[in-house]
Amino acid sequence: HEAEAHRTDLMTITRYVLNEQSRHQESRGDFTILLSHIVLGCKFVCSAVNKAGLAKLIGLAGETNVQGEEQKKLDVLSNEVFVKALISSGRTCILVSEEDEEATFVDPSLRGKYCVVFDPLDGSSNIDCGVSIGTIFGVYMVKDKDNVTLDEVLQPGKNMLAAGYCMYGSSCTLVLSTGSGVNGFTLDPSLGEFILTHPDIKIPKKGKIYSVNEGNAKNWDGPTTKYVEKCKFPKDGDSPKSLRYIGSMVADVHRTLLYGGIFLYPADKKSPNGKLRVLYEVFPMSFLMEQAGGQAFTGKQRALDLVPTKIHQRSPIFLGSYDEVEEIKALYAAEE
Ligand code: AHM
Ligand code: MG
Repeated sequence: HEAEAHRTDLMTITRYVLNEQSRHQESRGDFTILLSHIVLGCKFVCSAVNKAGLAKLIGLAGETNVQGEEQKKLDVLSNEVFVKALISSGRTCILVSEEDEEATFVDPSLRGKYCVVFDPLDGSSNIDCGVSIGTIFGVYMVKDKDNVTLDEVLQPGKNMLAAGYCMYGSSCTLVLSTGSGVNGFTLDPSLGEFILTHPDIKIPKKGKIYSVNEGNAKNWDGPTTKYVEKCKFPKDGDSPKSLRYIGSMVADVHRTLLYGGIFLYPADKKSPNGKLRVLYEVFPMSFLMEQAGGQAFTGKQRALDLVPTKIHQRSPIFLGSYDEVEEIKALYAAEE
C-alpha cells in the first residue's frame, strides 16, 4: 500500500522544501524560489551531459555548429546557465563559481539575500569517457543585502544555510540539506521533476571502503600513510577495506554517503593544501556529511570551522563515516 501511495502521491523537491520552510516563520518562500533556479541549472546540465557523447559522435563539440557558432565547452556552458539562473531568481547577491576568477556581485535591482558558492561541473575531465560528474553548491545568507562585501562568503562552512550536489550518473540525483538532515531526490525524466527517493539519509557509522588517489602516496604525510596502510593491512583480525576511487568528487562522496567509508584528499608534499576548494567543494560536502551523521576533518580541525580568507582557497579533507574520521583524527593528534 505504501508503495502505491508513493507512486500516486509524488513528493517533489519543491513540495518537500515548501513543507520544510512552512515550519520557519521568517521564510516566505524565498529559499524555495532560489532552489527552483538551482534545480533548473541542474536539469540543464543533466540534459547537456547526456547529449555530450552524441554531440561528439556527430562532430559538434569544439567545432563550429550549424549556425556557425563555436560550441562552448560543457563546463563553461554550465557555468553560464547557473550564473544566469541564479541572478534571474532575484534572490542572490554574491555568486562564487569555480569557473570565475572573481566573485559576481549581483546588480542592486536584482539583489536578494542569498550568496551561492558552486562548482557548476565538477570532475569535467571525466566527461569524455562517460563517467559520473556533478554540480556542488552551498548557500549563505547575508545580513544586509544593500551593503554586501566579499566577507559574506568568507565565512566558516558551519554558517551555511543549505548545501547539496547533483550527480549526473546512471540517474540524475540531487542530494540536499537545509540544516535538518539530508534527503536525496531523483530526476524523473518523463516528468522533469526531482522526486524524493532517499529520505533522511544517514551514513553508516563504520565503512568498508576507502577512497583516495593512491598515486600521490609517495608525497603523503605520516597520518595519511598510516591510515591507508591500516586499511590494507588491518591488525586484530579485521578484514581489509576495499578501495574505490572514481576521481569525480560528487560520485566518490555520493557512494561514501550511501555505503559508508571514507573519502580522502589529503595534503601532500607537492600540494600542501590538497587539491579541493574550500568554498564550493569541501564545505558543501562536509555540511552534508555532518548532517548525515558523519564527520569532516581537515587534518587540523573540523572542516566546517575553517574560516577561508580567499574565495578559491584549497584545503585537505577527510570525510565520511563517523568512526573512520575518528581514526584519522586520532592519527593526527598522535603526531603533535
Ligand atoms: P576539477 O574541479 O578540476 O574537476 O577537479 C576536482 C576533481 C574532484 O572531482 C576529484 O575529487 C578530484 O578532482 C580528483 O583529483 P585527482 O585526479 O588528483 O585524484
Ligand atoms: Mg571542481
